[in-house]
Amino acid sequence: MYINRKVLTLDEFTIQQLRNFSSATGELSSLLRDIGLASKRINVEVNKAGLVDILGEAGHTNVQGEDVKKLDVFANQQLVGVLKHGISCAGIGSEEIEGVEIFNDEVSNNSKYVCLFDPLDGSSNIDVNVSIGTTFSVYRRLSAVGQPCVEDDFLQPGNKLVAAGYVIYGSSTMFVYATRRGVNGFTLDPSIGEFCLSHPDIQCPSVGTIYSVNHGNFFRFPKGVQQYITACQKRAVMDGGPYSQRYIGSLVADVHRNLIKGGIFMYPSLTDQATGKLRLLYECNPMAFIIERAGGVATDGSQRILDIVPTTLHQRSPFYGGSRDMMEELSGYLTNSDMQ
Ligand code: P6P
Repeated sequence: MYINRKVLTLDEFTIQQLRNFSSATGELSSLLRDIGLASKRINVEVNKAGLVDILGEAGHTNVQGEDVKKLDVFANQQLVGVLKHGISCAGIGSEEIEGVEIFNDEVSNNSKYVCLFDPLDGSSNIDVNVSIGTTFSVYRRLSAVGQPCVEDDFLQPGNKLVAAGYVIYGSSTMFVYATRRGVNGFTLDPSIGEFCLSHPDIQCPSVGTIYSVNHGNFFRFPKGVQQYITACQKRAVMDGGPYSQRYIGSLVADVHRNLIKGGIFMYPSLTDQATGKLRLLYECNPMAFIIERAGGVATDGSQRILDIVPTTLHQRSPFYGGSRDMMEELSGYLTNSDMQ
């Protein structure tokens, strides 16, 4: 019987990475596999959300003051559960939990990583069958291994990330993660229940024709952003663009499309919300880490997202990220608008 060995599963890939780096202990591979397991369980419920009474609000609001839907709660429970009972994570931070959760058991205290995640980003799209996602960041803890981790282990800038990724629950379910060695994408094969390597060494095209932004906020954007958007629109007429405006309203889906096809995603500061909407530690940082490892650029309008030193767990940041050439053009507008 011929066995197809061409397809690498996520587990095989992470173990192969382990073989290639003798100094690796396997903890990071184990942590990534844990997240992969949780996302497969989340995927099952996301795919049948319309069929069972899992829709609808869970009847309370999360730390963000947003209505919590039952899938958010379920997704959070899956991720906390696998990481708490794994061997690679000392504690977690989650969009669904006000403070960090320090696992404080002997095995977890001897783990060298901490993890932050948004268990189900874009959850307002659940009821209308739009792609949603899980985002995650992995840091090496700063506190001594052997002791419980502490909050400062989580408040590290993105340039200290060891790994980061997302799962997109869309027309297919994909697990995309980056380490300093690059970005790789794995598509779930339901017939074997495994994520299989489908997008090796993802590179973000240096230029694209897609700009992603919520146009409804146009008059609340910084002037430079308004000028850049207008330039994109004019390009469709004058320079034989055309640029397309694509906005799903689900961070993972918008960033994933632009990562593969080229483009720029913007969630700017707003006149009445100076820090924008997206959360730095578990939304902006993982997306910025992936975009940069794929050859793109990600800033808050003035500095690299990954250089921002966090002070609080759920702090927000303006976010601009995507194709290098498009980001360079945007930066000119943002700089120029400061001088006007
Ligand atoms: P707006 C979803 O609620 C989310 O957090 C991101 O997934 C998405 O990019 C953004 O908010 C959309 O926000 O204000 O455009 O609806």
